[in-house]
Amino acid sequence: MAKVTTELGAPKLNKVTVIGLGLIGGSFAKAVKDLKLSKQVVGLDNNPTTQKIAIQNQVVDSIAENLYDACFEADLVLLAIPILAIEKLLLSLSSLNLKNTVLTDVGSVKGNIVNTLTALTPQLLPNFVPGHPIAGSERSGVEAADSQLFINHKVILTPTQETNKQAVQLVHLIWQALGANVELMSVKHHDEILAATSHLPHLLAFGLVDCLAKNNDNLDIFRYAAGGFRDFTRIAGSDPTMWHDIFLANKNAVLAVLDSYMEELQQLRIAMLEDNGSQLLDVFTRAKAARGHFN
Ligand code: TYR
Repeated sequence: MAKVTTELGAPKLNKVTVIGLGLIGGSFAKAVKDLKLSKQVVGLDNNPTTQKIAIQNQVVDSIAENLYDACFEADLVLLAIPILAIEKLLLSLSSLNLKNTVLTDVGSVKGNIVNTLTALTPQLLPNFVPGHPIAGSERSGVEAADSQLFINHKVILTPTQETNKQAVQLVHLIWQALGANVELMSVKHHDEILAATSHLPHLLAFGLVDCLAKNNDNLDIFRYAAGGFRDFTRIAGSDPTMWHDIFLANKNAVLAVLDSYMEELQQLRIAMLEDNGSQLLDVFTRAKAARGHFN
C-alpha cells in the first residue's frame, strides 16, 4: 500500500483509477490530476462519448479498456457509479488481486455497500474505505467535472472495524488535498442523517414537480416558478438512475423520516382546514428558529 507523502501530507501516488466518469468521478479525477497527486490518473467508463470528453478535457490521462487493466497496480481505485452498480461491481473486483490497492466509493448510501462487502466479498473489506462527498449539484456528466468541486465540502468516511487504518489515512489525505473537510461516522448514523437531510428533500422535489407537471397540461406553472418552486425544480433535475438506486438502497431510513413528515403535513392540513392560525404560526416560528442554527 502506498505510503509516500509530500511535505504537506498530500499523497504522492503512482496510479489512481476512477471508475465512472460522471460529475463526481470526473471532478475527483481532474482534481487529482491538476494537483499532481498521482503519476497517472486512469478512467474507466463504458460510455464512448464520456471517454472522449474525459480525454479532451484532460480529466484523466488515459482510459482503460477493461476492469483488469484499470485496477492493475493501482494505489487507489475510486468507485463513482450509481450505488446498485457498485454492489454488482464488487463481485468482479473480488476476483482481481487488489491486496496493495485501496478501494473507496462516493455513494450516497453506505449500508448497502458495507452489507454487500461483508456478505459477498469479505476479502475486500480491509482495503475498502466507504466514503461520501457531500458535494455535487443537479448537473451530471463528465462535462460538468470541476476540480474545485470539493473545496470546503464535507466528505464522510464510514470505516468498519475491519477497515485497515492505513487505507483510511490514505483516503482521508487525498480528500483533504482536494480541499474537503473529512469526518468519520458510523454507517448507520450516516444513512439516517442523509435520509433526513438529502434523500427526503430529493423525494419531495421529484414528487412535487411530477405532481404539478401532471396536473398542468400547458406547463405554464414552470414559467412562473419563483423562489421556492425554482429550488424544487433544480433538485428535481438530478440524475434519475442515481436517485432510483439511493431510494432503493436506503429504503428503511427514508421511510422512517417520510412517515414523520407525512404526519406533520397532515397536521398542517388540519390546521388550515380548521382556520387554526395559531398552530400554523407556531410551526412556522419553530421552523424559522431551527433554520437560524444553519447560519
Ligand atoms: N443534489 C445535491 C444538490 O443539488 C447534491 C448532492 C447529491 C450531494 C447527492 C450529495 C449527494 O449524495 O444540492
